[in-house]
Amino acid sequence: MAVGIFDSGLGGLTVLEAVTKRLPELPVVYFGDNAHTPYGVRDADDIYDLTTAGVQCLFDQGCDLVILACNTASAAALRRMQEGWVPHDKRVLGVFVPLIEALTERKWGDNSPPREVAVKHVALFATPTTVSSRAFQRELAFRAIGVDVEAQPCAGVVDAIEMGDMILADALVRSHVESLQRRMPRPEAAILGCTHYPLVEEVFRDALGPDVAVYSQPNLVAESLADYLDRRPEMVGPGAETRFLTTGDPKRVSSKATQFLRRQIDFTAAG
Ligand code: DGN
Repeated sequence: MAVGIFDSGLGGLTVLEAVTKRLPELPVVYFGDNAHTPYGVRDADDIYDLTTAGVQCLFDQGCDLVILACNTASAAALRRMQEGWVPHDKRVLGVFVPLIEALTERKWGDNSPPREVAVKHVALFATPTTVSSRAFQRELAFRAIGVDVEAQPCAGVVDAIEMGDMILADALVRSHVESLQRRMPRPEAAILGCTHYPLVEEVFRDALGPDVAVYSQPNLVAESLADYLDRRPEMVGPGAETRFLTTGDPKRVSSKATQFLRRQIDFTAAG
C-alpha cells in the first residue's frame, strides 16, 4: 500500500521531494494532471470533477491515503470530497492545515478555541481560485484571533513555471510581492499557498526581504505526514518505490520534472 500525491501538474513534486527525503522507506505514487493544468482559473465543479478522477486513479493504484498537494484543489474540492465521496476505508488530506498549524504553533488535532498568536500581519500568496475561496482565512480563524491576512492572487506564476519560463515567473513574483506590499507594507510572515511556489521560493524571499518569515509547504507537510503515519502504521506497506503518473504527454512531463528536480524522473501515462 502506497501513499498517493496528487497535483494539477508539477507543483506537487516539491511536496513529493520533501516527503521522500523525510520518509525514504515510504512507497509513493505521484499523479500530475498535466493535461488539465492550471486549475487556478477553473470553476469549482470542474476542479472537483478533475480532482476526484485523479484521486480515484490513485485509489486504483492501491493508495489508501492521498495527499492533495494542490491548494487550488484543496480549496475548491477537498471538503466536498471528504463529506460525500471518499470511501470510509480511504483518507484524502489537504496541504493547508500543516502550514496553518506551524504559523499558529499548534499541534495536529488541537481543537482548543482560537487564541492570540505572535504573528499579526500575514501575507498570503496563492492562485486566484485559492485566494477567492478564502479557505486559508477560514482555517486560520479556527485557530487564531487578531491576525490580519492580506491575500495576493498571483495570476500567471503557475503557468510560467509549468512552461518552464523561470524568467517570466521571477518577474511575476516580484510584481505580485510589490502589489501586496502597497496594501500591507510590513508583513511579519508570508504564506506560500501554492505547491508550485517553492520552485521560486528564493525569489519570494529576496523580494520580501530578510525580516519576513516565509512559510512554505513541502517540509511542513512531510513532517505532518510522518507524524500521522507514526500513529497509523497500518496505512502503508513495505517497498520504497516511487512511481509517477501523468494525464499529459509522459515524455514532455518527464523532461520538465527532470529539469525542476535536477534528477531523472520518468512519468508514465495514467491509465
Ligand atoms: N500547485 C497548485 C496549488 O497549490 O494551488 C497550482 C494549481 C494550479 O493548477 N493553478
